[in-house]
Amino acid sequence: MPGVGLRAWLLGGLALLAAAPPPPNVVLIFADDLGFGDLASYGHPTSVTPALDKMAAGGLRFTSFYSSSPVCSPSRAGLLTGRYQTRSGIYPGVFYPGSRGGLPLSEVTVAEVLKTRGYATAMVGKWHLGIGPNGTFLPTHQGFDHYLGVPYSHDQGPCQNLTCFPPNTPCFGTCDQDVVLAPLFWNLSVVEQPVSFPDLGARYVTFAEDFIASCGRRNQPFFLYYASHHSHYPQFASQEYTGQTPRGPFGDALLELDSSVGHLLQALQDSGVYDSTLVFFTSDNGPETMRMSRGGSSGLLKCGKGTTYEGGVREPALAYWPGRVAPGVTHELASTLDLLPTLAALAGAPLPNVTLDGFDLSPILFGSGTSPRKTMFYYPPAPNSQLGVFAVRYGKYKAHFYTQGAFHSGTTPDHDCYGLTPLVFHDPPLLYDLESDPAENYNLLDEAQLRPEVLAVVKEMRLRKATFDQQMKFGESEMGRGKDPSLEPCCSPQCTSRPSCCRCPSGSHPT
Ligand code: CSN
Ligand code: MG
Repeated sequence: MPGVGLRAWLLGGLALLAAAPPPPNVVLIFADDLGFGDLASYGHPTSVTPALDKMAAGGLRFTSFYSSSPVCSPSRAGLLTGRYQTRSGIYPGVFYPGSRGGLPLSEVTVAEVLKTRGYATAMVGKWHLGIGPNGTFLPTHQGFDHYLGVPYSHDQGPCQNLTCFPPNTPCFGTCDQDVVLAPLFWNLSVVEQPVSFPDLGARYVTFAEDFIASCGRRNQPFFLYYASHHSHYPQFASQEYTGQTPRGPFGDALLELDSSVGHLLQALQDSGVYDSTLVFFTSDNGPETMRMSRGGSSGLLKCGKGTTYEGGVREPALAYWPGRVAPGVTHELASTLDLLPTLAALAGAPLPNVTLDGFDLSPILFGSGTSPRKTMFYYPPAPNSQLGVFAVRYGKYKAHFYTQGAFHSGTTPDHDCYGLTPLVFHDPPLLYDLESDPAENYNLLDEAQLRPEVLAVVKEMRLRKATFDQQMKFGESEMGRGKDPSLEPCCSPQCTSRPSCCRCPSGSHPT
């Protein structure tokens, strides 16, 4: 009977609707220059991180999670696009306040992907993917409905009297001179310059809380990208956190970041969306060991920021979604490159029609299988198509075809990390078993008796590098477009004695 058929069809449709989970909210928290060894949950003895400990205990903690670059801007490009920074042209190095370039508007960000499914989107904090003339490259042109933040590193401008507590305490160390003081943007406008860093954490948190609450009230799915300035050099913390940890200024900065995480979790509770929100925490690149106790720690990993050793790109990563992501630890391979495809899958959003370098991590998150990612490729801060990737991880093995030190990774006892350690081509590559030797101490090809299976691994690694390098299309370098001091953000655009006249006291603009 046709009536019965229609009824069954309708009921079946309703059951399907009931079974398809609603798109989750996503809070993506990105730390700055935080190393693999910096969190208490990753073994640091004196870090105080209660909120992140709670996420680690109640969520999934990754031990082989990689960013796409050992420095900031390229790493952020990889995170937001799911593509290696070489494709989008975000190399070499990082953007500056007066950079002409930025993340090309043709790139599709994860915010733009989620917007196709009706998400509200907001970004707070360090953007570092360009500003450009009239703010062309700012987050509100890249899929974010709202933005509050300082769009680059806080050492990329005079930081004296600016970032430290008590007020007027000079920063420890030096920052860039002869550029504008750090601006606070609200969408496309500078609303305070210089921004008061000790007040910034609380402002960011309030902005994020308001965003979460308003989405909760509207019952609209949301994506919040919270990119902290902590724990980048120079370290800063507000009065409440200064002197509160046994780890000194770095520990205090990290504690303030942790407290923001706690506030975000609380805001999710207050809005009744705790069980429908995936919170993901990770960092952009390894620690600046050159800052010694005022930089981060890569724990047992070799070197840090700027290098393609493990300490440069392996990051702490936590996925927290009570009731959906089972608590535990995973050693499966995963990357910031995988977040766009993963979040697109969770939201039921179509993938952009471009070459992606990421994979849907749902099998790891929901315990239904192993990682779809089998390989990780490591690019240096200044990649080029002649050399291609410096290193390849395949399963538990890693091969270094090129190594080079980095100034950001100075001051450890390991000379391989130092800035003056030159580029070296390795043929055969250096080969490590990261499962038994995560610190990259024992080159398997140094052994007197080479085992045939090791030689097979080398062959496989060469093939993977060659295949990957061959298909990689380098986008034109955005950094190559250079700088123009007149593009440095200025709250008083008509003023005549730049950069010093770019000063507007707090409260002179509404936020
Ligand atoms: S980064 O740090 O932006 O977090 O990568 O503040 O590579 O020349 C890196 N750099 C200033 C920085 C300069 C930074 C560089
Ligand atoms: Mg960074």
